[in-house]
Amino acid sequence: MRLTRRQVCFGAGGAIVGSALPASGSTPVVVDIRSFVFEPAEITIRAGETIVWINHDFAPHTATDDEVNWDTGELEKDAQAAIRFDTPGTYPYFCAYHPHMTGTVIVTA
Ligand SMILES: [Cu+2]
Repeated sequence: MRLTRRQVCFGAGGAIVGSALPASGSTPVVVDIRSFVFEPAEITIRAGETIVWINHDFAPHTATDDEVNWDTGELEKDAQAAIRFDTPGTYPYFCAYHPHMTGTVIVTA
């Protein structure tokens, strides 16, 4: 059998650092997306905490990990997405539609 769609296997077997499940019991940390800027651009949380991205712009945005290990998907105006981070590390990310929009998630143990 010939593998023709290797990209489908991207990330298989790798570390899953984020999951799109809301945390239970803890208050999520919010990153606002406003005027094509992530606010705050750099955010530090502890492992197991959840970040919620909220888009306040009319333009759609995403928060997409540089390594594409996690992704909010498209956020329309006033839409939000939560991602929980279980693995300590530094995770630069960007907006898939506007790659000049960048931010960093720092997860401490
Ligand atoms: Cu954007």
